[in-house]
Amino acid sequence: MGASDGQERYEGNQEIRRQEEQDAGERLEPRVGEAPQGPPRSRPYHHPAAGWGAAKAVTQFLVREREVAEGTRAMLKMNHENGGFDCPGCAWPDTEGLALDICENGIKHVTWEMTGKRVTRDFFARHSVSELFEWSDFELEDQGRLTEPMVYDPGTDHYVPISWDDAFALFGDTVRGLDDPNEAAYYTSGRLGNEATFLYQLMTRELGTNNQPDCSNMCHEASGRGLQASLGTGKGTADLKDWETTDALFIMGVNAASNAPRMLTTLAQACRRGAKVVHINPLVEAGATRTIIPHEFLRMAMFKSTRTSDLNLQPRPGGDMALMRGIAKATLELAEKDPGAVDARFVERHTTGFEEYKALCAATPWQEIEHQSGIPRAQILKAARVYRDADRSIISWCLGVTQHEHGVDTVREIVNVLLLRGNLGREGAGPSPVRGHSNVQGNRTCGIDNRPPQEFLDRLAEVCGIDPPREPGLDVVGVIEAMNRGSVKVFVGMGGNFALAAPDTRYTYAGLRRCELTVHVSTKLNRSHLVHGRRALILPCIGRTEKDEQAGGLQRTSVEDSMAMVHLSVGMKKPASPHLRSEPAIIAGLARAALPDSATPWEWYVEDYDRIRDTMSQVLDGFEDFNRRVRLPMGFRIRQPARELVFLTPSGRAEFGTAPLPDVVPAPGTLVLSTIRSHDQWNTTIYSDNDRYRGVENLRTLVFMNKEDMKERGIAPFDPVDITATAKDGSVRSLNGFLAVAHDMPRGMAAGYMPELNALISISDYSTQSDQPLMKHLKVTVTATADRVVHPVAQHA
Ligand SMILES: Nc1nc2c(c(=O)[nH]1)N[C@H]1C(S)=C(S)[C@@H](COP(=O)(O)OP(=O)(O)OC[C@H]3O[C@@H](n4cnc5c(=O)[nH]c(N)nc54)[C@H](O)[C@@H]3O)O[C@H]1N2
Ligand SMILES: Nc1nc2c(c(=O)[nH]1)N[C@H]1C(S)=C(S)[C@@H](COP(=O)(O)OP(=O)(O)OC[C@H]3O[C@@H](n4cnc5c(=O)[nH]c(N)nc54)[C@H](O)[C@@H]3O)O[C@H]1N2
Ligand SMILES: [Mo]
Repeated sequence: MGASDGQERYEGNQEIRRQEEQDAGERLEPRVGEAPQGPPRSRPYHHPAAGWGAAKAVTQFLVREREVAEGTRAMLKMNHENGGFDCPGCAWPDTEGLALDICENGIKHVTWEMTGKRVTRDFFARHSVSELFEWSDFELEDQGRLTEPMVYDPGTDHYVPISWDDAFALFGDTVRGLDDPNEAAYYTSGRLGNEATFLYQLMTRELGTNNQPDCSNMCHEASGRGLQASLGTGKGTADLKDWETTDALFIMGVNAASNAPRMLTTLAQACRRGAKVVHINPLVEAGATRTIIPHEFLRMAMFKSTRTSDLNLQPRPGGDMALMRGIAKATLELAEKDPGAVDARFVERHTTGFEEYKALCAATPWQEIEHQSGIPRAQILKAARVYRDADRSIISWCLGVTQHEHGVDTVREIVNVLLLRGNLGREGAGPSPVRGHSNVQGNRTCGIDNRPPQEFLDRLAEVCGIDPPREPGLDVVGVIEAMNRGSVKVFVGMGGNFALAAPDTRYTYAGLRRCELTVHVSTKLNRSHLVHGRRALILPCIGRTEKDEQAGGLQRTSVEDSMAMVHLSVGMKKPASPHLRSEPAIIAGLARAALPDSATPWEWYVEDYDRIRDTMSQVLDGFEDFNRRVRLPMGFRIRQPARELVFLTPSGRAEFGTAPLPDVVPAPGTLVLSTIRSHDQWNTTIYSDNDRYRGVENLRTLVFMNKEDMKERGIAPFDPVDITATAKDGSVRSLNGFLAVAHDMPRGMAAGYMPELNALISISDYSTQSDQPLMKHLKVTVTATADRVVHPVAQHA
């Protein structure tokens, strides 16, 4: 069908969506992405990932953000051994000595923060909150950097300027007026540096609550819990050196080309030196074929790409656990004739539960494994062969594994497979989850945890002289429910965009709107500022790229990457406005206002972050001598017992998991919907409506489907469809006017973009294992939108 035809349908259906919202008397965000720059289009992408397509995209982006000179300079400073700032784009580790370890999306991300555009008090005077609510999320962030603290004025429905002191006082008075400290909740988005993180958790615990929802609750909670149960550590044990020396890499449920682009270099280099790379993803993503390595200019100029894959397996959504079970079963079957297939010595010395697991594998029929994984036995045997032939293997994963009902069991099954061949505690081997936000792992390490371990609290009490609450606090799902019940009345967002990132958009909006006070510490204007409590504050902070000057001079903050390396980051740019404060300074201000008699030296800490680090070194495991070690050229790796084959599990050994395979096959007529990111977005920040590697242009309100599933439903490409999700609690949510796009993916699956699809995720749709919302596993039906003539005037007459 013609593209202009598609455009008409698209506009028609935007109208249907508007109409239905009016009828429902409720409003979601009007639109997330930018205004269409042309008709929606989709065509297959046949080029390698990265390379000149990325270079062109970067140039266009720098020009748009008016940051060509600064942007270019920034690229050259990023991710240098302690010389520059840490790229806030993702948590992939830095490469030692590499001069240009950058990627298209990292550059976009940094430039987005360094934009020359500003949101001033005049801007807020011109636009009421109700008016801004009608803007798209793209337009909101596109206004540029926030410049001074603002408070919501209900009389005029505008944000108006407020001094820092008055802002802190408003927070302090409100919090001190609560009946119970647990009536406040403190969200963390994974950007916050380690020092600010430590102060933030200290403040909430000194106030008396563990209500510390964080983005991990939506991201890698399952990885933490699975690894903890199996190995007694919440983190992966492999680091970048291991990636560079391993014989086989299994990459599960990650869209590396878009979300961890620097991984592509490692994958390409692995293929070159003869290591095997197996991708496990229902979609064959761009990074799972070929790439152009960005710093290899000559090859880049000649369009020479490098292979990044030996085998691609396309499981059904949630089929990963069955696939891992299949690899384990095949390995155990091999071992009957080939004793080297299983590392019996390792299993005997370091693990427990092997016999039970072996029996479980034997008792799981191949037929069930094939059915649940969606992968034929022959393919599973191929993967098992790669695994057997590799002396050392790494299994890596991201959200495709974690955001499922059985995420924890799946992570444990991954560890089971690794244990069989002793892929732990030696170079080139181990589990390696890919974290999302650049410091989400550091947030947990430094104390953000709604279920803190008692030993940590003991240490905190002793070193900081506070009496921290002992009972667990609320996580993301719990806080949304509590706000709706009225039992949480103050919501503080330390970064992020909670309103849009959280599940069940309407319900989350309703909860935030019931609050007495909402406070957001942010760099840019976003939806969460517009879905606010009775009173609301926007507190603007400096970003990672900017100079943080305090009484003690220029400050550096530390972050921890996906592979437990902690290093310093120092900004180099003048802050976007002289009125901005650093996150540690803002937290100290909030803390002092809420705890006027606190013995914690808040102001003293902020003068010199070395002082915060000194306290942290006494509280946190593995942070001894923090100030010295963090200044080493590449920082330091946090000591990790499991890497040394010391297991802090109840048995003192690595524990095989023995969970039964769950049934993940969709009921007839239904599909499993997975919500994912496009190439041109950073979580709720949208750069454009394109998804280059999936060949999509000018369209975000789409649903990818297998073409047979489309045919069966009488849906042609770009036909408008209704997506209806049925939740665990039986409630039904739908979105209409999305356009169907055919994609290479298994039958029974649908996929589309977050955050647009978050409205479909019921608050009851979370995993009972991890408490994570089921962002990759919604039960939906997709049907062609019935022809409807929309005449708003006629209908209301
Ligand atoms: N440029 C950019 N970089 C980012 C982000 C961003 O938004 N933009 N976000 C950051 C954050 S916070 C995070 S957590 C990470 C997210 O990084 P990803 O995990 O790559 O994020 P998603 O886009 O959600 O993609 C999930 C992938 O899992 C696949 N998948 C879906 N269901 C299944 C399944 O059942 N099994 C398997 N094996 N695969 C499945 C999807 O096809 C997709 O390739 O990226 C970080 N980096
Ligand atoms: N359906 C669905 N929903 C999802 C997901 C999914 O896969 N599917 N993924 C989930 C995941 S993995 C995550 S991590 C969450 C992300 O959730 P969040 O972390 O809450 O969201 P972000 O979009 O990353 O936040 C963007 C905002 O952060 C602010 N910001 C940027 N830099 C800074 C800074 O340096 N300091 C401060 N204080 N603020 C800053 C800006 O104001 C910007 O508007 O979304 C989750 N939601
Ligand atoms: Mo994330």
